[in-house]
Amino acid sequence: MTLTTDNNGTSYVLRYFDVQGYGETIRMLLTFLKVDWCEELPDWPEEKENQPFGHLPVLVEKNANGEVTFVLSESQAIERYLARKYCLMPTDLQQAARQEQLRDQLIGVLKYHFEYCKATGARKEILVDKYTEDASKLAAVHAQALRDNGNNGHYIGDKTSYIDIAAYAFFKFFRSEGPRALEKKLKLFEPENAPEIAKLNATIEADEDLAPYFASSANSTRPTTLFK
Ligand SMILES: N[C@@H](CCC(=O)N[C@@H](CS)C(=O)NCC(=O)O)C(=O)O
Repeated sequence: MTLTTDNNGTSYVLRYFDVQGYGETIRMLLTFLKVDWCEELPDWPEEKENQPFGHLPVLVEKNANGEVTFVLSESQAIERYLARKYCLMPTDLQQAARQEQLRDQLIGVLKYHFEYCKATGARKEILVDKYTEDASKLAAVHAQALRDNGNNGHYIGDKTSYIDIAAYAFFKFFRSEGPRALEKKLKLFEPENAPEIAKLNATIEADEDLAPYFASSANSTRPTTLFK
């Protein structure tokens, strides 16, 4: 699918850190939607108090005159705002809710990883168990969803959707080096255990609307999180 977006001069700034974290799906969406956008890496923590809720990502929308018309924080609100605004989210409430349900499962597992990075001692062990339980369910449920759609590399229909992009970003995160502390033993999302996910990854990487995303070396080398 080749999207053409009439933006009426609208442009966006994605304010975030140079990590995948909560921002990679937003980067992919902004690219896929062919909107005018750029990244801003704020000085931190100096700029913290100037954000709507003290953390990032933040999306800043500007009109054709460059005036700020909208400022939005919370990664999930940002993703869904963009997906709805540019008709990437179904208008059918149940279909949209299903995509959001799948997305929230991904976010839940991602949060275990972030917490694991910061945790110490016994809490780390608890988080390994929590991650293992939910990531195992996620791998099974998402593989089934992909099979239910004919294992064509998409969750819904035969075109790239919001959940396709969010899932690609999630699986990219867990293929990266850092998160392997949790994932490397399980290999839940590796091709040998999840051929449906491998098919999704290959399909998204072949989508011409995402070619600029994959052509950028920044996107292929970006660290996963702020935590070491
Ligand atoms: N619920 C928020 C969480 C955002 C969040 O935790 N952001 C972190 C970076 S990934 C942050 O801003 N950390 C710096 C800080 O809080 O000072 C979202 O989904 O956007």
